[in-house]
Amino acid sequence: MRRIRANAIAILTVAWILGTFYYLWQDNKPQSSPSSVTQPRGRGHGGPKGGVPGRLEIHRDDRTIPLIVTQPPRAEQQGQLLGGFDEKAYLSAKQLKPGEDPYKEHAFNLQESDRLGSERAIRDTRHYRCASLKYDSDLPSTSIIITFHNEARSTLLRTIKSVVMRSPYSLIQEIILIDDFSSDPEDCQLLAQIPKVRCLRNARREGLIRSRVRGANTASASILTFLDSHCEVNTDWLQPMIQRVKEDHTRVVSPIIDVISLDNFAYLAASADLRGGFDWSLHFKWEQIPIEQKMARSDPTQAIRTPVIAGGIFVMDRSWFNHLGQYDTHMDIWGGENFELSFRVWMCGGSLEILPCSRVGHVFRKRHPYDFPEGNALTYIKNTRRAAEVWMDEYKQYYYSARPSAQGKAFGSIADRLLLRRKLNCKPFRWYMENVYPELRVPEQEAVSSVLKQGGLCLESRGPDLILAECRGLGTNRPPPQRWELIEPHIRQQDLCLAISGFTAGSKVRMESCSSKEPRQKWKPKGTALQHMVGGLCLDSQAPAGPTIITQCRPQVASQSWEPQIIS
Ligand code: UD2
Ligand code: MN
Repeated sequence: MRRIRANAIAILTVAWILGTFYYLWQDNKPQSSPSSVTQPRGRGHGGPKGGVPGRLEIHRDDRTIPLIVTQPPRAEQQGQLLGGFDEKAYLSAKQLKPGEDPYKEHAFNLQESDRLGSERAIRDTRHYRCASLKYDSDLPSTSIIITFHNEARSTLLRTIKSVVMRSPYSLIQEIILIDDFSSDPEDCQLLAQIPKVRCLRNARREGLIRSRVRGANTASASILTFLDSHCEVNTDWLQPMIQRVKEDHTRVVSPIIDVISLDNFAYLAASADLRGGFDWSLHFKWEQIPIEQKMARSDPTQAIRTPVIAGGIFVMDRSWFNHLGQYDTHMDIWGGENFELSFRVWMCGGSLEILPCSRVGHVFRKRHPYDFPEGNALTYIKNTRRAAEVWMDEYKQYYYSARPSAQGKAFGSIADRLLLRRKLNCKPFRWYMENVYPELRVPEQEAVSSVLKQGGLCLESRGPDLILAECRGLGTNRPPPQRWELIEPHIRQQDLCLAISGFTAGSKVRMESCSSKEPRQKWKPKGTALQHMVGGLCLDSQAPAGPTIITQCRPQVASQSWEPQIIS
């Protein structure tokens, strides 16, 4: 009996192996690896996961991480895509000279980039569920805008070829190159021989911000796609982004930005759990998605809300880009424009997201390989100061504390951007802090000890109650019940905080244990009044008699006027 079973298993195994070979042979695909490697069937033959032409799929035992590698196109396909462009001549005209430092010109290993040539297969780094997503068949086309200053020919060409090869051809309206006054005009001009590629050259160095605006102004498609000049786009990178923008034109979307090693040009998958963040010095950083959001994500293909975008790679509706005021064109060369755009998008009615099913590789560098006519630091300060002054309201104080060197530095006039903000009726930065980026902690303020004077009297706590009493002592001799620490949003005495008992006018105010999450304890100064943050009512002593309450704010009413007097 056991023997019969063993035989049956052996026969089934042989049949399975033969079946597999037959399947592979039918697919007419050379095999090199011991694991099963399958070529997806040709155009139009695929089932739901039938595969896409030009893609090599390596199925491993571990099916949760499929190794799908994008395949270079066949020669005849390339001919069509590149038109009369002579790629060999373009690349060979500029080669690294023997003995030259391969990092010097571009801050990445030029030798490796040149060696790779103009195209290569890269791993499809998306979650496997992305491959089965469907997109509308009538997606609008896009103008792809790439600005560059002295980019290496091999990286620039690879960026363009990856776009042409890995995007549905009909979705590319045009590829607009803005040559930001590079030393050699031919770097750009020659590329215009590639069908759909246009080349615009700046007559002087403008920086990436004005260059992108120039590109956007000549774009003819209804959707704009911005790319850096040293990228490689991955499989199906474009459709998810255009789909999201088509569904809601106020969305500004970016891909997960994979890493192309600046040393060996290996294409490395970036984590799918990151979003864009920053610190108060306006330094961009990648950060983990907050844990509650991560827990709530049941679908790994879902968009990730992000407080800011890295800046270089995003898709945006052209009319929305124009409506929101494009970019602040008084920003120079590099830096800060991503904050300005991100704050503006959120605060003026749009949203920012990262789409995990769209992947684009980018060569991240450690230094700028180009010069800043006014110096790197001053330019960054000018740009970020403009962003802070226009968009950050009272929170800009934290920017200045984190970047004291910014104080007093020139940043030009911001009148037109303030006007824009008013015209667009944008929300305050406080709204952004509360709704978009509550994880950004406001720095602990130094406690200011103060008495709160009204007329000749002082606010005093008596147990949980508050009264107006005769002021006692002087300076540091003030009695503790009359000493208040004003640490926005709290008004506290040791671990007790001033709190309202209800949100309606007339509610009593009393002392209770401080809690950072308790909305009843949040106050802010409003002139000489102390306003409750939630209901907007003001602290009122009802002088001379009754208990302290909150009522409708009335400027200049004596019972609402609290003069802080700092205790040294
Ligand atoms: C990141 C962004 C970049 C930009 C920048 C902040 C990504 C992948 N990159 O820096 O797009 O938002 O943050 O400003 O998110 N360039 C010019 N003219 C110049 C300087 C640069 O055209 O004067 C080009 C440059 O060739 C490149 C692009 O602008 O194509 C971005 O410059 P980068 O690659 O040096 O910036 P990166 O990636 O460090
Ligand atoms: Mn870049």
